[in-house]
Amino acid sequence: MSNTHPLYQAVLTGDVRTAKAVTQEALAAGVPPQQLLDEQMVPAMDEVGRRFETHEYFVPELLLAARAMKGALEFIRPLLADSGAKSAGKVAIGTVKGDLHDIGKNLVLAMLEGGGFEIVDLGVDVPVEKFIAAVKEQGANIVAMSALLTTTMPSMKAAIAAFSEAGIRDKVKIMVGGAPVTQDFADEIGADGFSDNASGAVRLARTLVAN
Ligand code: B1M
Repeated sequence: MSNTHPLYQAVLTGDVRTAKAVTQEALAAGVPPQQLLDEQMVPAMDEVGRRFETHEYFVPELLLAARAMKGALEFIRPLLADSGAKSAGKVAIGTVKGDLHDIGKNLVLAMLEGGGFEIVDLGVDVPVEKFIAAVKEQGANIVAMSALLTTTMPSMKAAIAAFSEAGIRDKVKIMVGGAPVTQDFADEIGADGFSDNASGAVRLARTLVAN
């Protein structure tokens, strides 16, 4: 069944101006931001990925879709982060080395902020040394790693090993996620937790700090 919602179509076709305008209109009309994300924006990105796999889309179309997604997120992110809750812990979050995908990571970040966590945003293509420094120097008690490529998933395993080698594995909880990551993979590499979505990541982070 095709989705004709203008926000879905704007992300799918990489039309950043329409994506921004439709998002602003929908929010002004009282549509919950989470609903725009779950029902229009994320499904549109999934369709973009499907078209890329079937060679209907190429990298330029991925870039345009990502730009439209980010344009809409400019309006959605502050609302997700607006719960006013006090700090539940400090999370150092980043996309692992070799990986430049940051839309999912930024959504998880926004939801964690909304859930009352302090955030150290390490960005994309993050070497393990930066995750370790965030724990040692900035006092992060959770490390959250995102990966979107099967080729960068091994960086998560390497990062967890590096925390052990640095003698601080027991000082931090490590959570992982991203489209190709699974619970089995998380268990295999010795992560403390896995979530396949941004709201689940907040619930997980709360459980991790409580234990
Ligand atoms: Co890329 N890309 N990409 N891409 N891209 C994928 C991931 C791909 C699946 C497309 C496809 O083939 N169907 C494929 C990977 C295949 C694989 O590894 N098996 C792919 C490829 C191949 C590539 C390149 C290699 C293409 C090339 O150059 N030939 C290249 C790699 C660059 C690099 O990273 N070194 C590349 C580049 C890009 C762009 C830069 C053009 C752009 C990214 C722009 C950006 O992020 N700023 C891009 C995009 C947009 C995509 C797709 C279409 C969309 C990703 C996205 O934003 N999804 C993607 C296909 C797809 O996933 N459907 C694809 C929406 C986002 C909300 O979902 O990130 O999954 P996601 O996050 C979710 C959950 O996973 C979870 O919560 C989020 C919200 O629910 N989550 C966590 C994420 N992190 C979490 C962490 C947690 C917990 C939950 O705890 C720590």
